[in-house]
Amino acid sequence: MRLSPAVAATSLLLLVETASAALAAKPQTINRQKIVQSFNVRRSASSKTTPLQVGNGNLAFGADITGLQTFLPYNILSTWGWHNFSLPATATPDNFTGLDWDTHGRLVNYDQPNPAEQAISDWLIQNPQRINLARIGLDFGNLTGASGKPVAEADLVNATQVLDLWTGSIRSSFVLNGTAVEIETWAHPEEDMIGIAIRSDLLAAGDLGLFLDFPYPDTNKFDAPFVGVYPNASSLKEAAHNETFQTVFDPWYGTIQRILASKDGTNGSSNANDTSYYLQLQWNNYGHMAGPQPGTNGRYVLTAANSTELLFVAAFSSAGDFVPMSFGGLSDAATDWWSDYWASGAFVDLTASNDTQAKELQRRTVLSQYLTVVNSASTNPPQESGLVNNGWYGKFHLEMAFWHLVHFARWGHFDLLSRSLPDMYTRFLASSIDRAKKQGYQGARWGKMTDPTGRSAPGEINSLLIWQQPHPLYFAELHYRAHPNASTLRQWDAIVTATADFMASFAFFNKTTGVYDLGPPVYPVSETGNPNVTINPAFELAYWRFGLDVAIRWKQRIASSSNGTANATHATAVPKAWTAVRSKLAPLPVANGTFTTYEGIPNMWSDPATVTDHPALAGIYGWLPPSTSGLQPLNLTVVQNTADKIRTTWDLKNSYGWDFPMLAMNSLRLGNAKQALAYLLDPAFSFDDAGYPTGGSRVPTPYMPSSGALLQAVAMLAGGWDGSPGPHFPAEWKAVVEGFSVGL
Ligand SMILES: *[C@@H]1O[C@H](CO)[C@@H](O)[C@H](O)[C@H]1NC(C)=O
Ligand SMILES: *[C@@H]1O[C@H](CO)[C@@H](O)[C@H](O)[C@H]1NC(C)=O
Ligand SMILES: *[C@@H]1O[C@H](CO)[C@@H](O)[C@H](O)[C@H]1NC(C)=O
Ligand SMILES: *[C@@H]1O[C@H](CO)[C@@H](O)[C@H](O)[C@H]1NC(C)=O
Ligand SMILES: *[C@@H]1O[C@H](CO)[C@@H](O)[C@H](O)[C@H]1NC(C)=O
Ligand SMILES: *[C@@H]1O[C@H](CO)[C@@H](O)[C@H](O)[C@H]1NC(C)=O
Ligand SMILES: *[C@@H]1O[C@H](CO)[C@@H](O)[C@H](O)[C@H]1NC(C)=O
Ligand SMILES: *[C@@H]1O[C@H](CO)[C@@H](O)[C@H](O)[C@H]1NC(C)=O
Ligand SMILES: *[C@@H]1O[C@H](CO)[C@@H](O)[C@H](O)[C@H]1NC(C)=O
Ligand SMILES: *[C@@H]1O[C@H](CO)[C@@H](O)[C@H](O)[C@H]1NC(C)=O
Ligand SMILES: *[C@@H]1O[C@H](CO)[C@@H](O)[C@H](O)[C@H]1NC(C)=O
Ligand SMILES: CC(=O)N[C@H]1CO[C@H](CO)[C@@H](O)[C@@H]1O
Repeated sequence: MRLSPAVAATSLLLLVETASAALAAKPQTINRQKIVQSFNVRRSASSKTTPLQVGNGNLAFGADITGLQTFLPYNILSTWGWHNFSLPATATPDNFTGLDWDTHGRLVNYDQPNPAEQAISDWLIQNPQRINLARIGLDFGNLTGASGKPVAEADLVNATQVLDLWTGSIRSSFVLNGTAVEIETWAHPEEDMIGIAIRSDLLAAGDLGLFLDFPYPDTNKFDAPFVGVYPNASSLKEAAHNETFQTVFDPWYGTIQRILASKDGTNGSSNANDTSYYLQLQWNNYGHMAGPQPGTNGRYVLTAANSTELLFVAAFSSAGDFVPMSFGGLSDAATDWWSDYWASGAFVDLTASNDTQAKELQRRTVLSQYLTVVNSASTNPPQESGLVNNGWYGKFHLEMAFWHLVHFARWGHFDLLSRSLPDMYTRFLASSIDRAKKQGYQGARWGKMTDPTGRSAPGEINSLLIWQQPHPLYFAELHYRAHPNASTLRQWDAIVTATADFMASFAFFNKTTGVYDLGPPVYPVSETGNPNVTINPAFELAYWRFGLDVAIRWKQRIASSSNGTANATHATAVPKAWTAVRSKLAPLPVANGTFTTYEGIPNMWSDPATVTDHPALAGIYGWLPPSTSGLQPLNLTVVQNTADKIRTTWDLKNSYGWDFPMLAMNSLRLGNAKQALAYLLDPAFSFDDAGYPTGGSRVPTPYMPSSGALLQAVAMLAGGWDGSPGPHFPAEWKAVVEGFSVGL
């Protein structure tokens, strides 16, 4: 992780504030260490679908049964490691013009693939892609497995492995050729460094070492469970790619710089988009690093034949400016950081209950608390598969940032949230203002499928989804709730203003009905239906109401906190457009006593194509709080009817991910905690032995928004919401909770 000193200082400050506030409020009574370690993950064989991971949110290492990437090439992914393939022969991104669609009587340009610009459209979707930085595994020298074949996982005897959640490390052991091998795997909590310890007599015999290998990027939309390709000797001969390794090796340390350049130079060293990064390596004993081995794509092997212990540290960076620390320093830093993490923030203890459902919810909760730090606490929002494997080329989706990140606030870990927020919105503000302006709107239109430059990939759904727009307002409100001061108001003000300006300007005044409409064209949360006829999607209208309420209140807070002193940077007056749109937004569409996905949708509850995918109608009351502005109050009978209808009619077998926590939050606010728990433990919402949320037929495993959404729903069960403080667990679960503040 490369936090700027200013960001790091802020994070630290927030951490201290949060921790001391929580401690001052209530002394801890839960034995957190005992509970956390009771869910340590134990394996005796590699899983074919998920690794065990160590990591820090910006870099993570996926391990097989050896604690390394020996038999299964799990991945090392980062926030910052990306790669571009060559541009198409005759086009550059400037050639991409998208498509014009009729929008309320005028042509609006959308970033959609243009058939006349197929090559550059595809390039913009597929590039950049997140790169698998390396593979690190055991090299077995001259040892062979059964019947003279290369050593395989089946040759290991008594393999066991434990992921210790309390220290964020993996211990693996097995017997090979009659000799014991023990391996520890660690990640530094704040720098992108991996630490490995190997203890075995096989080291001294020269039969055990470490290999480093470098998979080549590819353009698979989903690259799971393994990212990249390992070219064989013949494909290397075809010079399919241009890759160089610059290495310096000494007996105690080494550096490998990997440079990937396009064959024809269109995206190579002639421009800044070259992929180049460093592995700075250090080991304890006199060792010998050699490579690349002939016929491989840069396979290097480290042996340390003079010892029965090899302590190894690998630092990954794009600048090569690290001084790797010792293995002992790294493992101490991780132990301190993780025990602080578990001891601070909020916690739920369900262990007094014998209910198997309580046990399972506790397991999912603890493992999600671990996995969201490793995979999601990043300077950019994570991709849907975190740092486990690549989905959507490794890009992240700004509408999903909500589910990935919001729980950090509810669980008292603002330090982790502040790695990406509000900085991410500040970085993407200028390009989002451009996007809105090009389309004739005010303010900032946030992108969808995004890479770290803020570019939103072309796509029909990508360009027409709108539920990511109010997210910054929800985050800002939570931030203000945790830190209600002028600094918070200032940090978010430009983002709040540009977000609300766009939302007000996007709403279209319908002279016939006298209300402001959303769409067409628009895709609702469920990404179903014809965008050209979709008007006034119910959830989006509710979210527009919520967001404009927040923005209006924001300006009022600034006005009162600045003693009426005008500040040219931060206007104190509430823009008239916001109040005009807020007070005359179209009503939420209702038919036969229930909400409908959008206004005028035919056969709302009888068309199988409608009652499938994300049931966002459940988000109106649950995920979102009811408005406190007094405007357009919710009809709770309609809310209840809609919840009932979803439960009996929706194709929930086809639902996945955050749908279930969203349904649970709806049930909770309606006063039905039992139904909320039934949703959270629905068989279609499943987590594997290591706590990874399973993907199913729609998306590969893991689908990390499930983890974040689960934690958000558990926070609502534990900490409650305005007017209804928690806990809301069934009394017989004997839940003990600490550290939660009341939610929105
Ligand atoms: C891309 O733009 C350049 C410069 O305007 C032009 O020469 C080239 O023909 C364009 N390529 C395509 C495929 O339109
Ligand atoms: C929506 O309308 C645009 C014209 O404004 C048209 O090009 C596009 O194909 C239509 N899309 C659908 C899904 O009907
Ligand atoms: C494997 O173990 C056998 C029996 O202990 C031994 O003779 C042999 O040398 C070992 N092989 C290697 C390559 O170390
Ligand atoms: C494997 O474990 C069992 C049970 O602890 C033990 O009896 C056996 O000796 C072990 N095998 C080896 C090769 O160490
Ligand atoms: C492995 O085999 C090669 C070739 O037979 C030999 O030169 C080398 O010394 C062996 N290495 C070890 C550690 O036994
Ligand atoms: C490969 O890339 C290097 C720079 O990284 C460049 O000097 C060289 O010309 C490239 N080779 C080819 C064949 O493109
Ligand atoms: C063992 O260490 C010594 C220096 O301490 C070195 O000269 C020797 O080559 C090393 N042996 C191997 C196999 O690395
Ligand atoms: C839970 O189970 C344990 C062991 O089976 C038993 O001793 C205890 O009384 C049970 N507690 C409750 C609350 O049922
Ligand atoms: C106005 O806003 C700027 C930028 O956030 C801030 O630095 C400055 O202190 C503010 N001035 C007053 C008078 O509040
Ligand atoms: C105004 O609203 C009505 C009812 O929703 C809709 O049918 C009509 O298309 C809207 N008018 C415009 C210009 O969008
Ligand atoms: C408001 O005015 C009081 C008294 O002049 C001053 O102490 C305080 O700092 C002011 N607050 C802000 C945010 O400007
Ligand atoms: C092809 C491509 O992505 N080009 C980009 C290379 O990097 C520069 C500066 O970072 C961008 O402006 C180009 O668009």
